[in-house]
Amino acid sequence: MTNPIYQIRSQIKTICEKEGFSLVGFTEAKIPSSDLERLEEWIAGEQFGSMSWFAKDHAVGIRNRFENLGLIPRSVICLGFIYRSSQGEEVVSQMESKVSRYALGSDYHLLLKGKGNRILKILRKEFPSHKFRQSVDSLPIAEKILTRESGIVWQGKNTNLIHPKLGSYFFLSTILTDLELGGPDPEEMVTDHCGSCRKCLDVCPTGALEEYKMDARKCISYLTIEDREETEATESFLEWDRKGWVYGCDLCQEVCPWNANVAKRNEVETTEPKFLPRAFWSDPDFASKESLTKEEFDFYFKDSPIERIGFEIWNRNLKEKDVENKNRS
Ligand code: B12
Ligand code: SF4
Ligand code: SF4
Repeated sequence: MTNPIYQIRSQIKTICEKEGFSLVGFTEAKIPSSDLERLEEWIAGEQFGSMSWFAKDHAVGIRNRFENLGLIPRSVICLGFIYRSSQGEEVVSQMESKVSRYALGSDYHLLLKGKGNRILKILRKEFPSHKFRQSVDSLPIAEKILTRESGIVWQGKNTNLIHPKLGSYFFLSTILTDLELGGPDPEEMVTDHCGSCRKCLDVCPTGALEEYKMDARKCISYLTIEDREETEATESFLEWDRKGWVYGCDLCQEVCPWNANVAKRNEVETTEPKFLPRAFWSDPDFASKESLTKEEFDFYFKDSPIERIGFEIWNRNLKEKDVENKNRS
């Protein structure tokens, strides 16, 4: 007889796949103590830089304790949504001022929330005596650790989650529930496929990575997106060669053989048209602009992840990229 939990999981999987999630896994609502210790170390070393919410949530004990969420979760449904597209690959390969793939279209927080709300509506109808709550980076819980624990992906040496067939260009979202859904399916557990590869570690221009670990303060993604205290570039900002990246950085994913495999086959495509690159990225007029006015910034980046940094930081990233490259050549 089939385990009834597996029947429910299969039903949930179908509901989530219908909303376009290619990855669906299940895990207990629990963070392994080894991860809690590493998080503790990371925080003690202040490797979060100016993302002070990290330390604050941790210090007051709300991070990863699954408290005050309106439910006592037993299980987590871990979801992955592909944002890669061949159009995106082409656009990025032609960019002089490079923008990471995830930011070429609309903001994933908005889009995945919409998809999640439709899933929650069905789940609440199907399982009326249970509670469900979705997070897209929005709750103080470690979605990356939980998704790795579900066994549907592995965590690479570049610290991103990777799937052997789909690569790593996917977003995460989780649904917490008090419904008992069991842990990872032993038959589907993905093992670490990094082996002796070091491509991501060797390509990182700022030395932000050690095997499976990162110092966020050195990561170009942090420097161009999260480090927003100064609208003019500071010395620490200029310390690193950003290799042309003005918003985020994909270098340690581009070199990863598991993404290169996907690129070769060109089969893994986002199913969400709003994740495709907006048309202006290929417009020479846009590309030639050395800075944007507030009006231009709002026009191009409305509802895009880039909207969050504001036009002054965009201009800082753009301008100083050129200054830096000139100084180094
Ligand atoms: C803070 C944050 C950042 C920070 C810090 C990055 C980081 N590595 O954590 C910055 C701003 C630098 C960043 C950058 C990016 N981010 Co970000 N970020 C987050 C966020 C909000 C929290 C992540 C977190 O908790 N970090 C804390 C640190 C301590 O975690 P960690 O580095 O994984 O540390 C663990 C490992 O070191 C591990 N460990 C230590 N030793 C060993 C040994 C082994 C063998 C193993 C397995 C593990 C292990 O223990 C630690 C604790 O678990 C998540 C969203 C979320 N809700 O989780 C998105 C998230 C991780 N980011 C995401 C993305 C897309 C990016 C970028 C690709 C964006 C870009 N193109 O610029 C880059 C990637 C840079 C990189 N190489 O990681 C996606 C990743 C999706 C995926 N496939 O993995 C997420 C999940 C957002 C989402 N909802 O989809 N990000
Ligand atoms: S995203 Fe760029 S800077 Fe950050 S770790 Fe990867 S290669 Fe290094
Ligand atoms: S580049 Fe190599 S070491 Fe880095 S995450 Fe990919 S497979 Fe692992």
